Amino acid sequence: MLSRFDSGLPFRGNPGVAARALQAAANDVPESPHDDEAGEAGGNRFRTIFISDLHLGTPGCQASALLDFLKEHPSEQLYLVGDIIDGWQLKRRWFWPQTHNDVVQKLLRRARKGCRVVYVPGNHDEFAREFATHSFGGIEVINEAVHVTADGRRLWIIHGDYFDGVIQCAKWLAYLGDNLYEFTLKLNRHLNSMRARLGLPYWSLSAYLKQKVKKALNYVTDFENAVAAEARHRGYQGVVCGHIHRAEMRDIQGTLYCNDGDWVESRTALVEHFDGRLELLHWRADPASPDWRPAAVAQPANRVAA
Ligand SMILES: [Mn+2]
Repeated sequence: MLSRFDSGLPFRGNPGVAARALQAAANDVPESPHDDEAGEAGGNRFRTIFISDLHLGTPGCQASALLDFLKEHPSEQLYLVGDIIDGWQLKRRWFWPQTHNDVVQKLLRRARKGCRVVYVPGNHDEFAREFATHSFGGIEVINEAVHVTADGRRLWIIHGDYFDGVIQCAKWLAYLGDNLYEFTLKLNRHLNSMRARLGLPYWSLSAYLKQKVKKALNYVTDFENAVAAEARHRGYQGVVCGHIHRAEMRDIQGTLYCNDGDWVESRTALVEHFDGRLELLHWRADPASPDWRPAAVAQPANRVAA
């Protein structure tokens, strides 16, 4: 399950792809309808917004929904918690539609307008780690950040991939894992057609999948525990990360673990209200869907007392 979002040829220190994506955004001077800032005058302002795992440059990125979310919710600070531009996928295949350009434009404009935008790169956009401690277009790039909430809590801001043993120790293994999984599925099809010819019953894949899911759940728990333990060890009251595409906010042995989710599947963001209260939001606004609700449609997904 891990391989679902971390598949891709590993590469390191190749800013070419990123440069191309950013260049495309920079060249896009004419404002698109998505850049309308009118909504930012509304009363949905947050002190801080944390988002990660946008995976711009992949077809899965829900850029339009994200643009709507950003438009409806201005903030004093915005943390980009990694995997913003998917360099792995862009290197494989160039995919850069207008809406993805609009997101980059939107982020740059936000920084220009006085929002403090902090970019903590992830593993899919590790090219940006080379620019750490620099800023581009007013966006600060830093490998790990510390955020102090309005009520004085110190939160450690990291993408989270350092805790991913498989990725960290051997990226090729993750890649191999993904291919092996697909190969297994293919093999299973052939195997079953063979079994059918031999008059044998179909061998269900469910047992295999169940085991796979169980492993994935163990992985999530291990990840959450490891991240929270390290944050505690470093003396922080909490941690905000992304990476595993699983939004969560809960107390783990006295340390607040927050995962802001992703904008590929769940469309989630972690927000801080002006009193320091943290909230996990699920963005449901979709103009194409029949249950479209205008403004303030971000629904609380989970609440933890500040
Ligand atoms: Mn990641």
